[in-house]
Amino acid sequence: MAERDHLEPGEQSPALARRFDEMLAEDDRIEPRDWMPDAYRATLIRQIAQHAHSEIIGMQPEANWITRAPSLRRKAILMAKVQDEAGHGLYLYGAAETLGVDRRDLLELLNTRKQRYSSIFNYPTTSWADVGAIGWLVDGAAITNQVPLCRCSYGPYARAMVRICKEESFHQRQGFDLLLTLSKGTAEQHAMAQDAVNRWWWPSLMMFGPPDDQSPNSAQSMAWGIKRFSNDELRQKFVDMTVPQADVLGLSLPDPELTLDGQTGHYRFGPIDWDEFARVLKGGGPCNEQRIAHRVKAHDEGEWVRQAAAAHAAKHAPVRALKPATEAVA
Ligand code: BYC
Repeated sequence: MAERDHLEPGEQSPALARRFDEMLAEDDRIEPRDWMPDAYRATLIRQIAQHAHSEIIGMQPEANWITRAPSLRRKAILMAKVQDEAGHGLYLYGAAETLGVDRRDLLELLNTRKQRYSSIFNYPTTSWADVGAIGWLVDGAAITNQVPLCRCSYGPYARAMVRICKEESFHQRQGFDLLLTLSKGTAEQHAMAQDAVNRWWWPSLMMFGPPDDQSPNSAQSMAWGIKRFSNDELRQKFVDMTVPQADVLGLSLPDPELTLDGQTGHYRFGPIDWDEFARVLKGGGPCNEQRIAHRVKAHDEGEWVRQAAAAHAAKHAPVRALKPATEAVA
């Protein structure tokens, strides 16, 4: 009997499992129609959902400054950036849905704190310079982590990341430009930029996740080609890229142990406070409560929009189905 090209959930087929392994070995992309192990699917859902949640929660700290941007130009840039983050969330929830989950369920898991979002968004934005520090450091860390995800083994996630990374690199440059302007401005502006960098540096290093020897998911995710580099490798890449940029900005990084190791060509840096990271992940960061409360409120207040969109779709679905193909194309 010919082998089926799909299996019921939980069903195993040695031939399909072999084909999956071959596709990974050949660096082919796994697509939604392909058989995949349940654990691979579950890992992708966890990571893509956490990533999508980070994008939409990440809108909050920066949106806090839209009404107080110092010029029309800066306001327009910031509004566009925050809207980009919403778009990233949409691409990523869409990618997660190709794995058989519903975005309504994922949002419910976020709103009830059963799924995570990035630790970085639990810190407050207390000055305008924080918008620059987020762009330069947080988006810089995000790009370092996300460019390799463009080569992730799961096709829909990899393709979503290509566009996201292009937009993130624009975000990083606007953050750098904002900080450069402040750094070269008045003494007060320079001090504001330095203060923001001092507060965002260490949390940015934590974004890459726990050290490799305490990262339960890394080994398997790397074997599956979901992650292409380990947490520590990417963290090091980010530090090496960022230190020279700080010099150009005329700002210092808050780590007295930061030194270039002449032998390896990498910057050595001081110890990261992993207790703080664990505290933030458990809900004890400065803004965890505020972020989720705001998200739940926005979700509840958006109920009428979801209902209206569903009613509109239901009203027009049969009409669309009846239209001739030529008209649909035109
Ligand atoms: N925050 O075994 P590990 C953005 C969790 S959005 C919270 O190393 P993994 C932006 C991890 O989930 C940036 N949790 O895990 C948006 C795991 O949890 P479980 C978001 C973290 O998955 C708006 C546990 O700790 N980027 O840039 O192999 C405006 C053990 O860790 C964090 C992404 O999501 C953290 N920082 O590696 C501006 C990128 N780190 O097992 C900017 C995609 C770890 O208890 N994600 N955990 O559920 C990834 O690349 C990987 O998931 C990670 C973690 C490197 C983050």
